[in-house]
Amino acid sequence: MADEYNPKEIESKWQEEWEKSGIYHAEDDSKKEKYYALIEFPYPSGDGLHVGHPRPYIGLDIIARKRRMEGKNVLYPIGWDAFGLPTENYALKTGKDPRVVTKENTDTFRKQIQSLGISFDWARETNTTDPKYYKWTQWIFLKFLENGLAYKAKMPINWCPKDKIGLANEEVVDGKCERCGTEVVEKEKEQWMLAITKYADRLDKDLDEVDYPERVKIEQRNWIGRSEGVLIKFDDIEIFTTRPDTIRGATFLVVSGKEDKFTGKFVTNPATKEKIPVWEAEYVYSDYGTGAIMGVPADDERDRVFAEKYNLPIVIDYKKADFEEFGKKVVKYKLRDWVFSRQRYWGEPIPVIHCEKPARPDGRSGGCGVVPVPEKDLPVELPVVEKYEPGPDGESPLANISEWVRVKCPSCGGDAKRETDVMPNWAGSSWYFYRYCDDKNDKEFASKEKLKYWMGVDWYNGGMEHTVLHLLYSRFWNKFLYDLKLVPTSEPYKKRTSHGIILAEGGEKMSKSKGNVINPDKIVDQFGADTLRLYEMFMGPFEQAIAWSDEALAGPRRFLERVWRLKEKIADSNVEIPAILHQTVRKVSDDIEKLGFNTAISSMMILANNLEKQEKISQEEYKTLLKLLAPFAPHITEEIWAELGHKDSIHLESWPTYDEGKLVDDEIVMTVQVNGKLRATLKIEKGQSEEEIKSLALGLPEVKKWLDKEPKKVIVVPNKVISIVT
Ligand code: ANZ
Ligand code: ZN
Repeated sequence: MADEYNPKEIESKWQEEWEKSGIYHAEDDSKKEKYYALIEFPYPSGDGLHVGHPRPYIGLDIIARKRRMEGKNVLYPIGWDAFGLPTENYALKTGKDPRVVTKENTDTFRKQIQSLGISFDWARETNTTDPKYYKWTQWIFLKFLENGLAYKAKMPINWCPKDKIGLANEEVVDGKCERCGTEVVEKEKEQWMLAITKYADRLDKDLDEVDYPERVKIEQRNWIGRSEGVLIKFDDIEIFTTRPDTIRGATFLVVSGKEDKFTGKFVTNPATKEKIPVWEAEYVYSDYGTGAIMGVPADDERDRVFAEKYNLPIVIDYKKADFEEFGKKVVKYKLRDWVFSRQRYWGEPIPVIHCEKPARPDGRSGGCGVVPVPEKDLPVELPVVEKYEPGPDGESPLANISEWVRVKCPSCGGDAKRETDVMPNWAGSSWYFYRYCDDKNDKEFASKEKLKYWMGVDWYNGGMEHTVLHLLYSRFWNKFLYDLKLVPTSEPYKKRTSHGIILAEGGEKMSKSKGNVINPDKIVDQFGADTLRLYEMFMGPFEQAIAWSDEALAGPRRFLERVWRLKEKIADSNVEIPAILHQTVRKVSDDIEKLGFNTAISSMMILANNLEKQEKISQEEYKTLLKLLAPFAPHITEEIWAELGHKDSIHLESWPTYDEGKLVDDEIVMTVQVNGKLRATLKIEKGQSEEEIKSLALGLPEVKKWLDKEPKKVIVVPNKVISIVT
């Protein structure tokens, strides 16, 4: 067999082998220390995978593989976040069942991801649209309900008057309906809400405990919007301010209103005792603070603009007040409760029943009201429907199926109706990381024992676009479940990082509409998965966005070919391990931890260059290079490893270590200059004294012949140059 590097031959072979031997399967009852690496599970769209998807998967795959080699029991799972709009809209257009569409899409994604040799534990694959999964999403919702954290409220939604459908924010483009272009209006609708604001303080404070990038913490904190201020009463109107010291400059009061107008009312400024007018204005939010402010035009820009517009007095030189006289300290948050219903089909049905029973004869409260679906009846499965059009008043398509809607009240047995709203597609992703710990459990969402072993997630990597909502929502669910003692840690993720997205060649965002999407299948077919993996890690710093380049794939491919050919140089001799090997082990080990995959690869390239220059290389040197490379290029390294006669996988080997004392070569070659000209080289031993080095240099025949008189100066630049001036 011509010994050429042929990824096609080796990659699928090893992928099958690994799946068969189960070397990437996490063990629940291992004595080893656990390590939980997590990526954001993908939404299986109809477009299939593009080259941007695997960047984070490969990044954390390197971490997961290194951890296994470091002796950890690693959980690196994968699943599908498959409820949501694109699939539902596709169903609406084609009439195809979203279940069927989801199955097709996940099959494609799975095949594509598997072709990349990522060490996911496929045995724990989960899917948020699987009734066995969403049974527990519904169960958790009922816990919220039971604890008073799920409630109904009238909330404005985006409403398209033409399509008669409620729209998600992302479906409203420039104030218009994304499908038909009609101006979107606000419509009040009863919605299910989750009381995330009850956790606002802890969601803010506990960010101190976790290892997230600073900008992620800042974004979360801005979203939560904690604000320390005081409440001050101006007669019967209470205002919220963060600047009580400016109270003497308050020349008017503003309460939230639909338009700007003077109410005709005056109140007393408690600091100055002056009567000041009360206005209504749009710029004061009804749902923040107390919905009323004191107007300090001298110090607040919006108040100044308002005062100038309506000719209200502006006092510039006023004495700053000591607020402890006037105010009551409070903390306010910008965070709002979470609108948790969607009038849609492709989501988890909200598991409650509305009882129709009229008021009880004893005159007490009417009927049973909202009755939770009993746990034994979970999951409330999504019924198969003919049509995905919304109901006549913008209700969910589920409202059209009266056989499904009409049920008996679980509490009194009377006529009742099912809730027809479904959950937003943030629901399934708010707890999926627990399910991975115990994905087959049909008694609990995950057993306490397994959660105790696996949680928290040691390293979670995901997109910057999810650092506010998804992270906040899942932290909220975690804290709620933690309070119920159902999960073991107060924070779900110990460490969070983000990858940069991959842009198209021209630096634009890859999108189907621009036609610039690159399919990884093509690259795998042409260059192999190892080249694609290496390229995606080498193309630039992991955390930065970077443009794709077809041309640049050749470099990583050539590097792999060189590694492949290096095996011809193996000699049996027991050559001393050179310092560069120790240096490379240190650099690659450190860089991986810092997400410096690109610099780790370049140091391996330097090592390979170095080895190439030698006539013979030792087994030890070559094996170390292979082990360092294994997390990046798992197939080629496994193939060579087997060829070298190993029975066990390279991915179960121990991660190479380096010797601190051997990072520097024992023998150092210095150059010797006489009057600035290079005249000789000098081999010295590590640790030789400056005096010794000087005298050795002066004694060299090539140097002596340029020294007709005593040298004036001899300067030693350690490990580099000896410079002699006559
Ligand atoms: C007087 C004042 C003087 C204020 C000054 C600011 C600067 P944050 O940090 O966002 O909490 N405010 C209070 N409630 C409001 C509402 N419902 N709608 C709009 N604005 C509101 O900011 C708090 C400040 O925002 C408050 O402090 C109040 O204006 C305003 F030189 O009071 B300040
Ligand atoms: Zn009832």
